[in-house]
Amino acid sequence: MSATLKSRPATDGFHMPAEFAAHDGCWLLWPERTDNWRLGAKPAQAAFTAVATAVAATEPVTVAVSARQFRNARARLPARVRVLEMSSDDAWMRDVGPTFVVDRRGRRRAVDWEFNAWGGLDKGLYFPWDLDAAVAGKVCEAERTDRYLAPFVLEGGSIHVDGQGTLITTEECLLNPNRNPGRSRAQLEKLLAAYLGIETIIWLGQGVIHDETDGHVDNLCCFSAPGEVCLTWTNDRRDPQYARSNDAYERLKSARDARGRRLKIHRLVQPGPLYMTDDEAAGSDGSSAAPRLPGQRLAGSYANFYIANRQVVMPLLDRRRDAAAGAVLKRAFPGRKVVGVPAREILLGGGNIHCITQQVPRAARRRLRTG
Ligand code: KQY
Repeated sequence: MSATLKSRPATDGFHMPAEFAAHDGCWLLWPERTDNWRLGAKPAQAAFTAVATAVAATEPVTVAVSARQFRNARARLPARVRVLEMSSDDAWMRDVGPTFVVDRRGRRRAVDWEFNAWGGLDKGLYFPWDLDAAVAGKVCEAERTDRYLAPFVLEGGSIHVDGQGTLITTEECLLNPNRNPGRSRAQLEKLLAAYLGIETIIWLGQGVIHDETDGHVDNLCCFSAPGEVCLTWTNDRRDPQYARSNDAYERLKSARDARGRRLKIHRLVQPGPLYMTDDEAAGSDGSSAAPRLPGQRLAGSYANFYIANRQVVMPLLDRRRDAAAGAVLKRAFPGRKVVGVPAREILLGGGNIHCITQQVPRAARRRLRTG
C-alpha cells in the first residue's frame, strides 16, 4: 500500500534524480479518446506501442489502460510489457503520473502534484480531469511507494532536473496564472526546493511555439548530463521559434548550475516547421479537447525524448532532419544507443515521447517482510 506523508521530501532527505540516472522502470498510459487522437486513436496506439516496445528493451515497462481498452492494449503490446487496468482522462503519464524522489539510502518515494489539465477552466485542454488527477496515487499503489501530496499545480513535463541540485523550467508555464494564481515566483521557488530537493532554478522564458501545455520545458530543453543540456534550435531568424530558442540560449549561457558550473549547450535542430494536414485535422472527433485545425503549426521538437537505461528513445518527425538531430543526441549521450521511433501521431495529440513516459528511478532492493 502507499501511505500519504505529511512532511516534505527535502526535509526528509529526498530529491528528484536526473532522468539519465538508472531506472527500475517506466510507466505509460494508453491513448483512446477520439477527440484528441484521430481515427479512433488507432494510429496513436501504434505509436505508443512502438515507444513502449523500444523502452522495454532496456527497462521494465508498464502501460496503464482503461477497462474498455484492456484487451486491445494487451493484444497489441509485446508480452514483456506489463498491462494494468487504470482509468484516466487521456494518456500523458509525464504530467499526470507521480514524480519519484530518492534519498541517500536508496529509498524511493513520490510526489503527487495537483493537476488541472494544463490550465483548468482558463484555457485548460479538457474537462473533467478527475480521473487523470487520481493516476499518480494509483501508480504509487502499484509501485508500493509512499507519496507526498504537493499543495500546488505542476505537471512533470514542466520541469527537468540534473539530480545535482539544479532545475530548469519556463516562466510561460510555471508563472502562468492558470496554474497557481496568487503564488509568486519566490513562493514557487520555495515549493520546488521543498518538493524536489533542488537548490538552483534556471528560469527560461517561453517554450516551443504553439505548445498547448503553455510552454513545457520538456519540449524545449533537457539535461543530458550534469552541466549539459540539449536545446531545440532553429537558424531561421524569421521563424517565431528563433526568438524563443535564442532567449533560452542566452539565459542558459549566462546561468550557473547548483554546483557553480557553466552549461554546455547542444543545439538540436527543430523538425519542419510542421503543420497539421487537412486529413489529420478531419480525423479526430470535435468535442471537449483542444481543437485540431488544418494548417495549425505543430509543436514538434526533438528535445521531447526519453532517456531510458542505456538508450535514448527519440521522436522521428521529419525525414530531412531526423538524422541531424540523432547525431546531436549521439554526441550528447555518448554512452547510450539513440533509437528513433516515428512520433508524428503523438505530436498530433499535443505532445511527444517524453510527455507520455514517466521513469521510476532505481531504488535499493527492499527486503520482503514475510509473516
Ligand atoms: O505534452 C504534454 N506534456 C501534454 C500534452 C497534453 C495535450 C493534450 N491534448
